[in-house]
Amino acid sequence: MIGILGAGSLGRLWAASMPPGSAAFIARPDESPGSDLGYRFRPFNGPESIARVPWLRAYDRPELILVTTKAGDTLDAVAGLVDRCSGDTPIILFQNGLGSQQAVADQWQDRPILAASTTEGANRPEPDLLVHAGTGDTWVGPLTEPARRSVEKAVALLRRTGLAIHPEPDILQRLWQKLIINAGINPYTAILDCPNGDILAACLYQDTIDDLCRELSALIAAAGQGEETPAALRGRIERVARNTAKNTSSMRADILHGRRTEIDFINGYLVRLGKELGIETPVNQMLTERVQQLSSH
Ligand code: KPL
Repeated sequence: MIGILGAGSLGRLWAASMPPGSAAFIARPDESPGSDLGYRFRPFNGPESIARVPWLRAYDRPELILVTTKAGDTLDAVAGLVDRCSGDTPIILFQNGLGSQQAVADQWQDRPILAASTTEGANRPEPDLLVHAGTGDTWVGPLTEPARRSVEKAVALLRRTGLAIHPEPDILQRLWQKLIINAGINPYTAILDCPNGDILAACLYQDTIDDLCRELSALIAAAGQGEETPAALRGRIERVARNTAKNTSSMRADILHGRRTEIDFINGYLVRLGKELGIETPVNQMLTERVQQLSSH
């Protein structure tokens, strides 16, 4: 049995993709849900069905826990969970950006804490409908020392979904690759209130993207994550923006639904890192502040 903390799009995708009866949602300490969580599941291929996912009971002992909460909720969510599972249960963090994963790994260094980076696309156009909009890949790797022994087991359990899961010894590098893409697309879509592809022709994007990529390139090098030229980074950001041209980014969706965004773990994380490493990050700072202003309205 896999326990899933966070019943948003990604949590629902994992729950619905597992064989029936082998996944359960984990309630927060202040929640006491009754019956199973039911929702319509529209897979990437195949007919729509109804997913019915139970809630984990006090005496259930999950073999693996997935944390699919928003980055800003993760530390508290894991704190409310660790006393309810045994110390050797692997916990996989699925958050966007960086910062929340390291905070959890630092706090529970003696537990098997892993992180995942996924390109699976899922959304909820209606509250009770989960759409698997695009198939992708998921990489899973260790964040703490004890997690090194858990990667194989975690990958084997997740493969029961039929989705493409890969072990990744250097998961931090994967998370950085995704962070770059999110930092170069998400805030622009939120500020400009447009789908991903439309940022490319916008003045705000054109006037700042080269400086942003120079900041990203300097940060990647200083963080020991390799050498990437600003031009190569811009090329990667624009390829993803074109490939996902019609998508509403997760950050724009958060703004549109009045939810807190993950800006503090994307461009905000890069600003904090720049301060630590002595690297100026004015474009990341400007994007962070503008998105923060939007979400406080
Ligand atoms: O990961 C994404 C997100 O929206 O968070 C991108 C790649 C920008 C796709 O929309």
